[in-house]
Amino acid sequence: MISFNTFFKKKNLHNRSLLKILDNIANGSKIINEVLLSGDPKNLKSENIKNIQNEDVQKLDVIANNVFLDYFKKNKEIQGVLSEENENIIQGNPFGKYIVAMDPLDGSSNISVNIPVGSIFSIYEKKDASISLCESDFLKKGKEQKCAVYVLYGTSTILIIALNDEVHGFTLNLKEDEYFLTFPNIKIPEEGNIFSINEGNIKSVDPEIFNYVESCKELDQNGKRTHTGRFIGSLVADFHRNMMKGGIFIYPKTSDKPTGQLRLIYECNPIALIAKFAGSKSSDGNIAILEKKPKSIHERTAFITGSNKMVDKLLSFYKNE
Ligand code: FDP
Ligand code: ZN
Repeated sequence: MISFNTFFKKKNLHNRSLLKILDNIANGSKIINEVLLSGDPKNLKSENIKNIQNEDVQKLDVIANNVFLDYFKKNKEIQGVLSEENENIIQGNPFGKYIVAMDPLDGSSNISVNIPVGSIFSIYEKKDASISLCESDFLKKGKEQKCAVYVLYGTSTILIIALNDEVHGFTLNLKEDEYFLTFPNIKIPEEGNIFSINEGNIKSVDPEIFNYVESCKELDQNGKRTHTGRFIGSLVADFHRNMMKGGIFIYPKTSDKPTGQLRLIYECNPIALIAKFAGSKSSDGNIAILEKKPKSIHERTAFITGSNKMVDKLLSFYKNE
């Protein structure tokens, strides 16, 4: 079995600065995994406060944010961090070569009901390490990301990494306390039959989205369904299932959330890079996610990603109007 660390040696990846960040993510995720498995009910509760996005903060949101921030603040390679849980960017080592954006605990509204959650990371090079860090360092197009990672705390804990045009998956072996390569060279199936959207929003979405979802519900000539609907409500888990099995994930603009629900920099961009390196694409309906230049650090966007043919079909609905 190839461990997380030996994998990078085999791949001839000698970028020690980046490897230190990946090591931080792997180690941090092991701690989160332990907390989740500890069975301590107090960790699964709400903090009874709202974050800057006006969402309920769960105890585990705070724990996960602190765990990863502790690692990142001690890492001399990191010049700054942007987190979903912090209004402002966090200064690291002024000479660090990288910056990291993260959603430390994605899907946190699912914690108390035992449904998978995740952690998402987007890593950029800090081009000129001598110029002091500011918000604009994070306002980069997603295509400039050096690396993207998510961890899915599900029936097992897995870490997915997109680097150098490839996507690989590692599973946490609890006995060895180590991640091992279990899903080398992941590619998203070109076609799929899963559609993932919160249908509670369906009456307030673009007609193109509505019509596409209707098309997924069409029956074949034998009267059987052609697609299956699946929506967990944890982006990482919904995306991961669709990446492995073939499907489309859609979180469109809605009347409640006219700019979409998901955050561009630390949710959609890293997932979009993983989708790209796994052979697929992502869009907001008009423009490729990785081409969007964020205007603010907590910006939201509509998000469509998954199997190429499904995404293309949905986008063709926009072109036909
Ligand atoms: P959560 O707020 O629980 O962290 O943006 C976060 C997210 O969950 C995604 O993981 C998920 O896809 C989406 O929100 C779910 O939103 P809805 O409840 O509106 O469906
Ligand atoms: Zn999230």
